[in-house]
Amino acid sequence: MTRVITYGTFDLFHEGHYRLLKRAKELGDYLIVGVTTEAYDQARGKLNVVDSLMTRIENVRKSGFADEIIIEESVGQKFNDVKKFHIDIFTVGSDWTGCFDYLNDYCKVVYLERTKNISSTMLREKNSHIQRIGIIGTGRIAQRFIPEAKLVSGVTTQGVYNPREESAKRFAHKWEINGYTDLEEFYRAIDSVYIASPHETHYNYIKSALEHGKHVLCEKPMVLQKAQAEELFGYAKERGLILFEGIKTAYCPGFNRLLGVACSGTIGSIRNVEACFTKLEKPDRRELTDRIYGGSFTELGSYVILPILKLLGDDFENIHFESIKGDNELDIFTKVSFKYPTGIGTATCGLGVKSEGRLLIAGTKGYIVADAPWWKTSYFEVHYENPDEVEKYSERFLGDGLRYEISDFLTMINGVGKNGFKMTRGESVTLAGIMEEFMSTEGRDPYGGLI
Ligand code: C2G
Repeated sequence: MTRVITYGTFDLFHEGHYRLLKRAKELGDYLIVGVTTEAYDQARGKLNVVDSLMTRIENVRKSGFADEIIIEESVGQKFNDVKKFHIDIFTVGSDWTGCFDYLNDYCKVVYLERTKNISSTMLREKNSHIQRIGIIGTGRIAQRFIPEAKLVSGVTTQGVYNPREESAKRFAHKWEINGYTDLEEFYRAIDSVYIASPHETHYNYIKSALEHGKHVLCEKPMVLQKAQAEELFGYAKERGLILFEGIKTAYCPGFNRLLGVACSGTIGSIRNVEACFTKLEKPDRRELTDRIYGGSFTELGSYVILPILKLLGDDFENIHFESIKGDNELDIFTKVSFKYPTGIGTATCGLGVKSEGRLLIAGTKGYIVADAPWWKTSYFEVHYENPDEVEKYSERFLGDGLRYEISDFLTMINGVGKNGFKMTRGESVTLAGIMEEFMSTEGRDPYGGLI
């Protein structure tokens, strides 16, 4: 008798789960299914699991393929289960290829092809709708999206669009999703989009996605002109769609905790915010070669402006940019100064100059400091006049952090979240306005030319 084991969360049970269990059962005679507990999912950073453990077990049972159901409670359990249950074959979907090769010493490991198309007609219940997200763009950020989206229950990455067939095919093959070169066909297969294409293409893609009734999560900077941001948010509102700017810091739990502490009065009234983020970039990269849309500020400015807008607001009296230029006139280092009626903000970013990445918030009673990488906030300290008095705060920041914005995007779409405050329309509009002002001081035309 061949004994097979597989594991999963099996939340919002869908055809991908059904097909996996069916093929797992066909691999042998006796199938054991391990269903993850809430605590284990929390520990491995899976967000947004909707169904209770009982419901998930019941759904696996109803599929009719499991001869035995166990619960998976901790890391390392698989290894012990394989021995304990005399397992011949361990199997899991191919989105985990390579991850469980260590079990090969004890049993056969089989990765079954994941189901690419989750169709809305086969969903279990109307209210457990799985968001089928499509990615526009096949660059480095798009690559990071898929493993992160896998850890948000209730979304599936259905496909990728790139007008260049070769790029679409390569990306789709690597991540086992569908590749599209026809935008209409792409929109027909999905419910929402994640836009990770070059900055200058965002506006047109957002507009067309909204026109096709799709919710949009767009990488920062969403657009480089204030009027465009206002227009797009207007469109989204009219159509009842969600439009989110993806600045991952804004959605991460540690950063929100830091904002909460900063605004709670413990450091008094906030008077100064300094944020710095530098990342030495290879000189041949798009970020340092694109004469119109490249440079430090368009690339990293959103991160360093964010805490200033969050803590000091958008009613600054004036804003001033100072940049150091590289050989091709692109800014390799930029410092932005904000003057408020009762405060000062300084945002610094660089791709060709290295500095200490730090977020410092100074108030009338004390200050908060978060060291690099504060943009993925996991630790910060509160200091007072008495140097011995220090409060320390830690928060989990898992993986690449994109899962937090994907999770908030999903809860907003499902109408169960009130997370719009994490990155408001007003803040995105102000950011677009600041980008526009920077481009014009640099003599760059956001419409695509050099003035
Ligand atoms: N699956 C699939 N096709 C999909 C979605 C999921 O084949 N479109 C598979 C997964 O690869 C996994 C199983 O269905 O084998 C359950 O998926 P999830 O509920 O998402 O669980 P997962 O997080 O993959 O847990 O210890 C847990 C396991 O490592 C897998």
